[in-house]
Amino acid sequence: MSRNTTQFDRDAIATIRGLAMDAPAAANSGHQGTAMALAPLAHVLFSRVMRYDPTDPAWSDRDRLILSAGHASILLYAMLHLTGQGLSLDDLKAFRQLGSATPGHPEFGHTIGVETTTGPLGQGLATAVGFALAERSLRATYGADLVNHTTWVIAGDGCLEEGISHEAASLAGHQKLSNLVVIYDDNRITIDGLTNLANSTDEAARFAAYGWNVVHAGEIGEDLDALEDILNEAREEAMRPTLIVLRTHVGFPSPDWTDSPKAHGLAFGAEHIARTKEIIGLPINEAFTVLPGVIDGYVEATARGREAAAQWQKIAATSGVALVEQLARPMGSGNRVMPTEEVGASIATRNALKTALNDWAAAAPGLVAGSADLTENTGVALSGATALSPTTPNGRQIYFGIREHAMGAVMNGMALHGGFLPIGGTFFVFSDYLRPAIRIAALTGARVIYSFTHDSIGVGEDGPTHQPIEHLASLRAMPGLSVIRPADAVETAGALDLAMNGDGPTALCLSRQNLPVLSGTRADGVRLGGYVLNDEVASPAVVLVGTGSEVSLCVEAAQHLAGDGIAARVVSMPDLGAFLNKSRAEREAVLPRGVPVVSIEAGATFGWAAIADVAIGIDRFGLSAPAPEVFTALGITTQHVVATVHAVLNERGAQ
Ligand SMILES: Cc1ncc(C[n+]2csc(CCOP(=O)(O)OP(=O)(O)O)c2C)c(N)n1
Ligand SMILES: [Mg+2]
Repeated sequence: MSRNTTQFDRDAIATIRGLAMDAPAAANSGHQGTAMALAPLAHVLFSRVMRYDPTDPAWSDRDRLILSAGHASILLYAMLHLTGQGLSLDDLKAFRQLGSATPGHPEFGHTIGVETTTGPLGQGLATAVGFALAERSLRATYGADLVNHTTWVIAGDGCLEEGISHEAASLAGHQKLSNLVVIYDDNRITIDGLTNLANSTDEAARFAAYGWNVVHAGEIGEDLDALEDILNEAREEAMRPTLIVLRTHVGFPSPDWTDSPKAHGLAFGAEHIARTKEIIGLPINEAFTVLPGVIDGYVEATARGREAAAQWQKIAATSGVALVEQLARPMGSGNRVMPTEEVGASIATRNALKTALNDWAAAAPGLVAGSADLTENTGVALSGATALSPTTPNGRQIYFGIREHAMGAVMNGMALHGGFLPIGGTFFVFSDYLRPAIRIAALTGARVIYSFTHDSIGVGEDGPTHQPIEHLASLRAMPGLSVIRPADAVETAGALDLAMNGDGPTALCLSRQNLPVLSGTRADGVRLGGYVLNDEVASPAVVLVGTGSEVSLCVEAAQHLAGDGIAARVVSMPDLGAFLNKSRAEREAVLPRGVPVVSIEAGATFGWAAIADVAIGIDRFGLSAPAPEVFTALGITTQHVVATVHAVLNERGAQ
């Protein structure tokens, strides 16, 4: 090893390697190979390079470490234990067990010290771009005395093979994110075998082409001083994000499986572990050994970080009040006055969003808005906002380029970093392009807002490729995501209000086409999930339920039906998921027991059986034609609602 390696260094690395084998062995599942190989890197990061205070893991100016190779979670857990950040040895012994603090992959909000949920390869790397954008923005606003930290990422072959790495790294290069350092664990192994089975990309050249500072570290995985130097140099880079290509050997120093794909996740047997521990210098008949002096060594090694945090607290107490407030409440604390729109006015809900968003912007310092090249189309243009760029790092308008997936992950990173509430827009049909990032938002509870516009066949001429069908149903099926489809401008303002104050991600599904402002809609109705628009109709014979653009069809249908002597209640259901979570009594106050329910939504009917006797919808792909013709051809019309009600009531009467 290197010139400055101490007994503490050697013992710490041996300890990490032992834990990396023992925890998966105890769980009979897990991934030791990469954790073992990267033990020296993790040790150098946590003892020599990263700025953090183990006694205050939530310190806002800490360096962030994102283990994008989430399968190597035991590496992070071992470090959190050894540095005294909340995980006990018993927690490590309960690796991957029910209710433990050490789940299979790192979970944000579950384990202290885990900055974001990782495991779906590539997400961590892309999320880290959001962390770095957040840091740089806050630094520009509040100064380097208060904000000055680095985002470190450990990424493997899988993270780089994933397509999202292209979008995210390309964006990071364009943004010249010099506060971002990715360590690429170049072990040339994935699960199926050597990477050359499926990949011959020159990754270094790829990142250089994005404008990154690419450092060929070579075979320094065991050389602590060299690692320290290269990491510190990367931190000092002022112009570009850095990719450190670190050649490592999965499973090192196993005598049997070093450099073998088997080391990735196949359990080492007891004898294999014993042979490896002998090489490492750990007692062979003992599991979960923490060598003497290791914990104390980290206490000593982190004195610098504790001091920096104490210093920071002093500065923050005097000049950091606004920063602390923004970190705590990025959406501000002002009470917004809900706009009153005139009934009958004709406003696309995407435009209503823009109005509401701009009403919010002044009071919400952390609100940032962006889009994947559809800024005006999706209502996310903040008036007067500067574009976020290397020269205006705290601009509030983010041009993501046509990179929906990176947009989703970057939004997560900005929210999870703290201080920001991002809203990002694209056409609803392309929500599929960022769905894996939406799922991370839902898993982590990141407060982000999606403006998904052009939310139906109302897109018209662009045709089936651009007309969402199954998207509402499929997003509603995702736990932890609010899916809101407001009926008009009034509900849109209420939906944004709810999303800004919510405790997780919200998808706003908004119309391209103008919609009438309806009588009876309420901004505060959105939080109810569904509510009655025409309370004056007593003892209804039927309830018509609509969402978004179809609520106005229900209103019209009710008027027709009144002419036929049929009393119809109209319910707007902007958030079906929220409605289904209400108590039975609350639901029955809206949908009286025994009264037939006809629902209508310009999308798949999947899911509506929960409340509707008959669900009118579209269980096929759309059509390319002017929107009114498409609505007619696919039966999303007032007449269809009226005819359906007659059929339902006739059937009931005939029974
Ligand atoms: C999006 C995604 N696809 C597939 C997997 C399953 N998976 C977990 S680890 C892995 C191989 C990763 O290879 P690499 O990143 O090189 O990690 P190493 O084996 O070197 O630790 C795969 C395919 C996953 N976690 N995420
Ligand atoms: Mg690999």
